[in-house]
Amino acid sequence: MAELAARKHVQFILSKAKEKDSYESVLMEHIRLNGAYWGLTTLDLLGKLDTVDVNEVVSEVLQCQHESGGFGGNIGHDPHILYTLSAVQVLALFDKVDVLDTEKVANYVAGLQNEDGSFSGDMWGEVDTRFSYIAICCLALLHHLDKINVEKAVYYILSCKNHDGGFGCTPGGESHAGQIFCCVGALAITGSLHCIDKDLLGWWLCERQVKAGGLNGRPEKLPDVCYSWWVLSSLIMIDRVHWINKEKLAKFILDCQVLHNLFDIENGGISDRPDDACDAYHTYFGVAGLSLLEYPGVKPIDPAYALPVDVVNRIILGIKE
Ligand code: GRG
Repeated sequence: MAELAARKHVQFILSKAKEKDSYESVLMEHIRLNGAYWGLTTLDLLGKLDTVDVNEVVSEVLQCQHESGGFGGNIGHDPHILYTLSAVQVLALFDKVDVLDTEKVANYVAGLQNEDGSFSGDMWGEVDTRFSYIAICCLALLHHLDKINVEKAVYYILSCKNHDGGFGCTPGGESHAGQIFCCVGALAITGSLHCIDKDLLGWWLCERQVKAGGLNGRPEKLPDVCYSWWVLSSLIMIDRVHWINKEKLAKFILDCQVLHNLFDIENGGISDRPDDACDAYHTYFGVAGLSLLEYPGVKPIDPAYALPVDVVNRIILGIKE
C-alpha cells in the first residue's frame, strides 16, 4: 500500500493559502472561511498547525464577521450559517473562541431556528438538515445550546428519516451520505442517537463501499474520497464501522494522492478519485478519513464535531492536554 505523503500535503495546503490570484482561488473566494477550516484542520491533523501565524488567521476570521454576529464566506460578504460554523471551528483549533462575543454569535445562529424546529441557512430562508447540524455543532462549541429548542430541532431531524434508514435535506428528501452525517452528528451532539435504527442505517452506509474500496454518497454513484468522511464518521457514531473493509478504504484514499503535477514536479494534495486533480476539500476529507481509520501519524478526529479530538476535549470537556 502507498504511504501517506504528509509533508507534501502540508506544502500543498500552505501553498493554497498563499495563492490569491489563481483561477482556483478566485473560484474559492466566496467560501474562503470554509477553505480555511479545511486547510487548517488538515495542518492540525498532520501536526503542523504551528506553521501558520495565529494572529493573522484570527484577524482574517474576525474581518468576515457581520454586525448581526454571523460570518460571511469572505470579507464584506453576507452572513450565512455555513461560514459561521467554519469561523468558530477555525478559532477553536487555535483555542481562540474567546475573541468572540459568543452570545452575539449564538443569537445569530439561534435566530435562524424556525417554528417547526428546522434551521434556515440565512435570512433568505432555505431550510436543510445541513443547517440543523451546523446550528447544533456551533452552539455546542459556544456553550449556548440553551438558546434553541433542542427537542424541536431533534424532532425535525427525525422527520427527515427515510424508510431505508438514511436521512435527506428535508422531509421526504432522498437519503444522501452528506445529509446522514449532518443528522447523525446533530443527534450525537444532542445525545439522541437512541432514536436511530442503527442496523438499518449501518446497512445502507456499508453498502456505499464499492469494489475499489472507496465509498459513494448514494446508490449507483461513483466513489469519492470525501465520502470517506461523511460515511465513515456516521458509521463510527452508530458503532457499525466494522461493517466495511477499512484496509481497502485506506488504500483507496492513499491511491488518490497527487504526488507530482503535470510537469512532473513534486506536488501534494488528494483528489476525489485516483488520477484526478487535487484540491483543499478532498485533501482535508482524505486526511480526516485516514484519521478515522487510525492511520499512523495522523491525529484522531472527533466524528461528530469534525475537529481534532484534543480540541473537542478542551472545549466541550474542559480538558487541557
Ligand atoms: C463541519 C464537516 C463539516 C460539515 C458542515 C456543510 C456541511 C456541514 C455538510 C455538508 C454535507 C453534504 C451534503 C455533503 C455532500 C457533499 C457532496 C459531495 C455533494 C455532491 O452531491 P452530488 O449529488 O454527488 O453532486 P454524488 O456523489 O451524489 O454524485
